[in-house]
Amino acid sequence: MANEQQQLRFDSVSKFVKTHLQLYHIYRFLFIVIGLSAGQVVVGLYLKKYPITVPASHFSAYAPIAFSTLLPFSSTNGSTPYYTILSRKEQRFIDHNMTDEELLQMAVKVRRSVSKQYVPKVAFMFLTKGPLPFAPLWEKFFKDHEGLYSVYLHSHPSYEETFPENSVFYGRRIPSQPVYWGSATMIDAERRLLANALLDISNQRFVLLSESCIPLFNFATIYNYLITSNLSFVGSFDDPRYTGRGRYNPKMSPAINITEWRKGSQWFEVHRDLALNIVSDTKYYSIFKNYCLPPCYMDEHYIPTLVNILYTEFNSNRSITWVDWSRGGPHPGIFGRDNITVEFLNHIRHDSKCTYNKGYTISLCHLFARKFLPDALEPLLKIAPPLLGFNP
Ligand SMILES: *[C@@H]1O[C@H](CO)[C@@H](O)[C@H](O)[C@H]1NC(C)=O
Ligand SMILES: *[C@@H]1O[C@H](CO)[C@@H](O)[C@H](O)[C@H]1NC(C)=O
Ligand SMILES: *[C@@H]1O[C@H](CO)[C@@H](O)[C@H](O)[C@H]1NC(C)=O
Ligand SMILES: *[C@@H]1O[C@H](CO)[C@@H](O)[C@H](O)[C@H]1NC(C)=O
Ligand SMILES: *[C@@H]1O[C@H](CO)[C@@H](O)[C@H](O)[C@H]1NC(C)=O
Ligand SMILES: CC(=O)N[C@H]1CO[C@H](CO)[C@@H](O)[C@@H]1O
Repeated sequence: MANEQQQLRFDSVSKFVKTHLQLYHIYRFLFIVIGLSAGQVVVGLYLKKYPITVPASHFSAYAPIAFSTLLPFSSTNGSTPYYTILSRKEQRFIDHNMTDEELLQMAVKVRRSVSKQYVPKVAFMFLTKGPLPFAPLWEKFFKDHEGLYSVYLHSHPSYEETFPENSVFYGRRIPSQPVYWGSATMIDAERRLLANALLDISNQRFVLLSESCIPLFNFATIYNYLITSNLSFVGSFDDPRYTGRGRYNPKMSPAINITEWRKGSQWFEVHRDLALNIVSDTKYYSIFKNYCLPPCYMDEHYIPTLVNILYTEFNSNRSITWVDWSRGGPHPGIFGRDNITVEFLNHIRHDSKCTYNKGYTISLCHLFARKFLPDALEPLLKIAPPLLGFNP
């Protein structure tokens, strides 16, 4: 059992490294995996800080899954012109005037060119009303990782953004439409974000975030966690209560059976295939638009149900965005200035249990958290960079 796990882990680490060596051998790589415990697998190349510790009982003396160690290349040198070319090209994906329909059609047509190789990127899609209070924290989070992420911003069309030219958010706003809470316009905005991000073939993972979200780990850890996962993270569960199955409308049958009906958090992370399925779906979208009306909220049911029907075996069924429902009631806990402590952050970073890929039980279950008030920014800027290990 232990051997099998070690073997699996080693296979996936070496496969990952091999793939990336092939893909990126032109970049200088250094990988070394260090750990906190003895017996770590040393991959022998480049070292980044802070391996993730997994309860010893699960992995004995062997290495924890070192999510923070596998970046395809270190971009801290920043000397390569590659990124400049890339970002100019990327901008084309945003400066368009396509209608939603044209955009969705265009997004599903993007094909990988066999002759070209891509560094996989994570698309960070921010769905906001107006301001992004944690922008300074996100700037620190993204710093020195150009080429491994793309940022997309969807905010109310009447909101005037002001980001400085050197900001990761500068010019990253996509053509947006008003969003009304609990209506299909929310899903439309999510699909608009996905479609824009799909235009860039190197985006392989797609994370939806709000203005109240913060990262719980550094970029390397989050990148590797997502890229190495073979499952998407869409919260999807069968809630027998009135607030779950009670929102199912029998008119959705036979396309959607009540046994297939699911509920889940809107804040998803999906793989490219799944993102394509979401933007190209017309069948389920129109059923939901017609029959999922308040008190049925499309953003709580449409994607969880769609994924359950079309992509069951590719979903972990859990969200990677932490939220506090521990107090009961219809609204989650909200955290402001006074709530931000190292203990609190470490609690939400590590005190969970979940499975990762198949058979791995780990304590790193949430990569992001909500809901934070703007006044939490100041303490977070002090505490988070050293705690999370942002690049200096
Ligand atoms: C987009 O804008 C260009 C010029 O800016 C115009 O020629 C073109 O017709 C527009 N397309 C749409 C779909 O509006
Ligand atoms: C839903 O599926 C169950 C079994 O999976 C089946 O017995 C039932 O008839 C289905 N309901 C409808 C309305 O199709
Ligand atoms: C997710 O839920 C579906 C349906 O409820 C189930 O078949 C699948 O095994 C679950 N996936 C995981 C990883 O637990
Ligand atoms: C945040 O801190 C305040 C003040 O200490 C406290 O009253 C509140 O319950 C805390 N909120 C949460 C969600 O823990
Ligand atoms: C994901 O990886 C695990 C472990 O390698 C494997 O057992 C499982 O079948 C994979 N799942 C998918 C959907 O590829
Ligand atoms: C081109 C360039 O700046 N290369 C530097 C990358 O970083 C290493 C070590 O930090 C330097 O030695 C190189 O000169």
